Amino acid sequence: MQDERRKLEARMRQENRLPPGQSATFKFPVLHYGPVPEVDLETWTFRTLGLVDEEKNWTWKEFLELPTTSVTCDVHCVTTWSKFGTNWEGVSFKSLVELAGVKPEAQYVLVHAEYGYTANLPLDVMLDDDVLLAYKYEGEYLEPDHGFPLRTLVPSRYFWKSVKWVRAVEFLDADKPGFWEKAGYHNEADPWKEQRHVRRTGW
Ligand SMILES: Nc1nc2c(c(=O)[nH]1)N[C@H]1C(S)=C(S)[C@@H](COP(=O)(O)O)O[C@H]1N2
Ligand SMILES: [Mo]
Repeated sequence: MQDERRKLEARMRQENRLPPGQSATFKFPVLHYGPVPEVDLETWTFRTLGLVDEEKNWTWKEFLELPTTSVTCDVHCVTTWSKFGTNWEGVSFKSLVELAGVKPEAQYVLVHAEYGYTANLPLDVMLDDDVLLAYKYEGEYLEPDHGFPLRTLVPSRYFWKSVKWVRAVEFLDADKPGFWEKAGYHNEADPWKEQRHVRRTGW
């Protein structure tokens, strides 16, 4: 196992897919703050709000009718594990932005989850082709632990920016820190720049 891991890391390094300070995992670690929500798909809704022409709500059934995209990517957790070649399916964030009627003043996105978890990113990052509102992982609906029924997927950033149990997306003209960002995690979270935490100055 250890050998397999070293081999994979060597290959990923060669392909420029292993960011600094990261190690490969074959498992799919579960990481979050707080409990796993119990979700009733009959009453579940997904909302778009903020700088939009009008607020919209989707039921689960309506959400499933939206056009789908599949993305294969690597994910990098700030706690230093990376998982390579994961496959996801869902609605591209780009198409959601069109459906939501986002106003031109919108420049930032705050993603809201159950129990108040949030994560913030600039809208231009969220408009990358590989950003999804994902509901399937490796061809199956998400496990409760991994965000059932819906999570965001933002492959270019540390995985805390990929919000599990998403309930709403808010469009803003000014940046607003999310859950971990308020706790001192780096606002940008680019794994290639090792933007893990805010560097403390002073002593
Ligand atoms: N709603 C919610 N989403 C969350 C978190 C959380 O605590 N709550 N943790 C984040 C962190 S730190 C990581 S590493 C990933 C882990 O996703 P996984 O459990 O599917 O591996 O979820 C992210 N999304
Ligand atoms: Mo994480």
